[in-house]
Amino acid sequence: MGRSELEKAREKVLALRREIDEHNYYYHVLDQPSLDDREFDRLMRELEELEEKYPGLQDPDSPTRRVGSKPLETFQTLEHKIPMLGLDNAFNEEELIDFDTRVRKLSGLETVEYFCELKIDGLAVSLQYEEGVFKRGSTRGDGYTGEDITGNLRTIRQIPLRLPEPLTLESRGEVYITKKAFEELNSRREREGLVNFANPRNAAAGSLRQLDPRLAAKRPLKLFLYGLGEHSLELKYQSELLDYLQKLQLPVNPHRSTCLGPREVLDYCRRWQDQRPGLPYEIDGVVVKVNDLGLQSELGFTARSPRWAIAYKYPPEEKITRILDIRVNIGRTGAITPVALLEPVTLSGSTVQRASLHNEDLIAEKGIMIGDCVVVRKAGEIIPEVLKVIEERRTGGEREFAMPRHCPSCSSDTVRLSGEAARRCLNPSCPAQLVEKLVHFASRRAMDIEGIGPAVAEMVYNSGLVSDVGDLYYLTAEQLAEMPRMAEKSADNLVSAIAASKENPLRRLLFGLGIRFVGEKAARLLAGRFETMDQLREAKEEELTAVDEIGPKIGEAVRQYFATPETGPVLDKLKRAGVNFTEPKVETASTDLEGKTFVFSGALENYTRDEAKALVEERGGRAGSSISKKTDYLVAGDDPGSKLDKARNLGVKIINESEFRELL
Ligand code: 0OW
Repeated sequence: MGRSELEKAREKVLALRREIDEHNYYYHVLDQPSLDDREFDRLMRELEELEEKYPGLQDPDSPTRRVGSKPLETFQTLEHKIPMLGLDNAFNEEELIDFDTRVRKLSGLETVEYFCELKIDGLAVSLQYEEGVFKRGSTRGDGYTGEDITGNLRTIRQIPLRLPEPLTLESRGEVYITKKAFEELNSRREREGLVNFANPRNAAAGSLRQLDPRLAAKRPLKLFLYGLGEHSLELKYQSELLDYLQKLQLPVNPHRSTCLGPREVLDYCRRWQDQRPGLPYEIDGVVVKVNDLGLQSELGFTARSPRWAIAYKYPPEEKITRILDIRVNIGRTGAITPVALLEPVTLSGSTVQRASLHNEDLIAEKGIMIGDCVVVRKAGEIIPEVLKVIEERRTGGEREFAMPRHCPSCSSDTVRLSGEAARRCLNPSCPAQLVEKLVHFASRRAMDIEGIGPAVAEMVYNSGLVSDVGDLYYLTAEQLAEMPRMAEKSADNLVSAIAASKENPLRRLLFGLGIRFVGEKAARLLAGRFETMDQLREAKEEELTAVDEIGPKIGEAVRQYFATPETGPVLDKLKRAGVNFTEPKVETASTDLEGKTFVFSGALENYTRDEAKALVEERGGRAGSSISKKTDYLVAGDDPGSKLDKARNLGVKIINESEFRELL
């Protein structure tokens, strides 16, 4: 072929890339589509065909290469050259004034000019560009090392794969999912029998941590950039920095403002506290920064956060709604929980129509009646909470609620065991409990069988094919495919997910069986000590309670479980199906933490609290729950809180997550 043909193709390819990037910017960053989708797809197809036809013209940074096709085994870690620290919090106006006082004292200024940005409630990330090309990106991690999530970040259309100028810089921001996209994502997961995400932040984090970029690409991730890591730019103000990022066609939040002194800052915070329900994404406060970049570097950082910034946090949103009815939920342990069905109300980004009332004592304490107007709020994550009744709104039509004397599911008598707030159904073959037992058995922290949520558990139970967890392993794809709302594909997936769960270690099976008082930790300890189900089954109560941190309550519950007549047949079914009944021996890790006491505080990026404690205990260390002179290490995670100061006063060594990992 003539050179000119190849040359023509090259020019066409470069022109197409530029045009597609431009439309991408208008569509995804400016929200002003400059082309209709069909036309955009046509351009993409034309570029793909040309790259197909002339492989020499292919380029990893072409817009056709946004979604990688190879799932990762695991995430690599990336060191942050400049630590990505967190933010100190101000929970009320007084603490904000204190922040301003500290800054004025340190800077010697009479009045400080601040720069206010909405605090996006998402996940912090860092993007690295080299000569204008997006090279890699990572999560914040513990501030020092994060996870390399380049493949997933590339799928976010708002991130340009190439800057309009060949700059080398690192930019930081917050990845989020809008409230609307969060609702849609959750209702889709509901339909697929998957567990809902608690809130948009968790949904964003869960999506960014997908090992397969094709899955991340399906998630409606967005981001706002707000800072720079390494750079060689001459900028004087935070306000200029954001304008600059915007000029680079990077997505920057449009709501931002300089504020002179704490009064103006507070006005800004109050204004957005009222207006935040109207925002398409969740914010949990306002980030207040010293505007002058020179003063920022003068003020510097503490071990955990900059002295020149603070997060003014909003109290959890409260709303008024009405209790339409009170129903009861029967848990897998037979506990009967009253649940308020509410007139739907939007609370910080998601619709709330149910709230647990926990038990009859709490209902009596708050004087809650069916039909009452109540104040609800979302404490922390998802759990909507009924705070109080608004008595003056009573119409006289309200009705008393009485806990059922008979289980709504199997009509056995309900009882309140001495010293328990919960009322229970004690019938071990109560249908409602069996369904809940299936859900728990399949849950992520137990046997981790994807696809068995409440809906599917109910369906397989009602089919009559499954009356206990052992039966799950005898289900065939044909049987599942005949059940309502179960498509062929997901029937196969479910059968293979169930089969795959046979490999789980004994600790997960034990936790999944839902023995009273045997949570993840007790299950791990018992499996570690007895190594097989049969040895555990034979163990005497005193052998059980001889295990460190296994008390008489758990010992008795375990003995009772194996003595119950229903248990034997279930375990035999599981064993016959080939479910693993053994706990792999923990390679006796070095005992170099022998006698060392650790206390954890704040959220760790790479371990749950239980996992971190297990890692310490496996090395002969001890994990305490409160700080004392005997404590050797405080592991400070994100937002460690008051334990940090206590550790400082007691001279306890404070380490962060990556130092903790080194120790291990
Ligand atoms: N979530 C945000 C946000 C923001 C950084 C700069 C130095 C320390 C904080 O919208 N607008 N600005 C900053 O500034 N941080 C933010 O979020 C932080 C990052 C790490 C923890 C929070 O998510």
